[in-house]
Amino acid sequence: KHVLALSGGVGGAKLAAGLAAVLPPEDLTIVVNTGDDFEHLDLTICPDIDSVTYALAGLNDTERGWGVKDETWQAMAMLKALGEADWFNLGDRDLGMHLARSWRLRTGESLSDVTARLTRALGIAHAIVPMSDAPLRTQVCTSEGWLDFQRYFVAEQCRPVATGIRFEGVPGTMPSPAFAAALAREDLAAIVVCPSNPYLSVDPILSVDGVREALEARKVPLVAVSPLVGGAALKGPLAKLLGELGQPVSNRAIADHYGDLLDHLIIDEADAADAEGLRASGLSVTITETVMCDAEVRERLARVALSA
Ligand code: FO1
Ligand code: CA
Repeated sequence: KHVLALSGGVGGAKLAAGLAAVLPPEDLTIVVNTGDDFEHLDLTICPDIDSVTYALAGLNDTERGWGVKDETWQAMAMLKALGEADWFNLGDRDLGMHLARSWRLRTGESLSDVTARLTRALGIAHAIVPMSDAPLRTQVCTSEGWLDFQRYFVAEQCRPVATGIRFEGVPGTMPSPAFAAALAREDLAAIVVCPSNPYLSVDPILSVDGVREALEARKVPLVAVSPLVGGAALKGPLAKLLGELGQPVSNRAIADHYGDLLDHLIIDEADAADAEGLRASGLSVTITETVMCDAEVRERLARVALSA
């Protein structure tokens, strides 16, 4: 019985860590969004792979939401003194990850192989897999034109009004080998969509060639954990984005967005009132605590998702 989890950063990484705590490595494949990836100072940075990696290794900074805990910022201070690229914060420990990844990629290893190498080195037994080994990068259309994701998210702090989202890459960009293998597994029992931003973190994964079709074709329940809590986004630009894209900030919008792919939606206790309407439209719904403030809640939510 195998479980395929689709994850973005922060919120997704927490549930991915919960799933890894309750499932043995051979029963779980965690596929991670790489639409946020970019080249910066000649380094390849993969924020969501790193968020999932740090969460599973117990190295994540829970307060900041991204990066490594007990981080120091000496390299960044020097960069700033030198007047270089001060808009994207790279911690000293985090920088070690980007150096190792970029170096290995430059020797010709695929992103899948590099990710397997680096996660194993950090003691992670579970498979953390990029959605693709080829770049497929999220861009947001704003009044300032199309912005690369990190420009929009970090440099502009999501301030510009978004009117569209696209994933830039070579048409026909394929799933990574381990993602394709997981999609085809005969013993695939469930697909869990982690509580990441549906537009910015999960859509890139669904946009990889053949993925949506493969998910539709599988007669396997797809369970999503809503990223909304109390009619708001816990973190990040989801609520603002929903408004700008003409959607209500509600679980109805999340359910409609996933459409026919979705079999089961897990919503927070604070949104219990949404359940009736969602169920009336034929969706199966579980109401539970979804704010993963500690390992206990994370693992409980993972078990709820698996039993759904
Ligand atoms: N997010 C920020 O808001 N500001 C930053 O300076 C920043 C640096 C950063 C460095 C490494 C990394 O792995 C992630 C980083 N993030 C930062 C988060 C990143 O922008 C992610 O794409 C978001 O968390 C969305 O998933
Ligand atoms: Ca289905």
